[in-house]
Amino acid sequence: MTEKGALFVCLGNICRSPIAEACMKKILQEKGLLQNWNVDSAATSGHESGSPPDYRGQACMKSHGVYELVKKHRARKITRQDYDTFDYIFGMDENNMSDLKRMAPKTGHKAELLMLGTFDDNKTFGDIIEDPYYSSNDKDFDTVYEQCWRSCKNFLESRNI
Ligand code: WE7
Repeated sequence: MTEKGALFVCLGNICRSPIAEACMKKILQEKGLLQNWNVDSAATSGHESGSPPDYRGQACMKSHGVYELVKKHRARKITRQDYDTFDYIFGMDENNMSDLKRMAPKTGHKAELLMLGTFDDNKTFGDIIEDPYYSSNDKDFDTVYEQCWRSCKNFLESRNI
């Protein structure tokens, strides 16, 4: 039985949000709770719809042993329905959050809109999970991974899950 749903959102759904989805799935799997959860990711833009995760993100996730959990994922744009399907919708930066608020159904919705990095207890990189798309440093994908991992762990703890 699906009890809870979490949707991770970034601009294109190819760099940051698939990594966040993979982290959340792995953490829930380790807790024996994955079967109770609907975890997915989506974009605020349709520009990358149908694309697999960025190859640098794929390499990062493989190195952390979590790629299997999102290997079938293809980028998709968030829908109005997502706002009532999911309990939590997480954006990565301020642009995502303002897009998510602007695109939300005006009649109200079930999902809480949260910025993922606000749950990170390591503030080296602040609350923003920065877009690594134009980065020339592959370490930036590892930074995204570490931010997502800590944030998902701490989010679940903060909700006593
Ligand atoms: C990105 C991106 C990311 C930027 N993933 N793209 Cl060229 C373009 C135009 C509209 C939407 C998308 Cl998704 C894309 C491709 C995919 N993470 N980040 N573009 C980006 C970063 C900084 C300034 C401007 C852009 C478009």
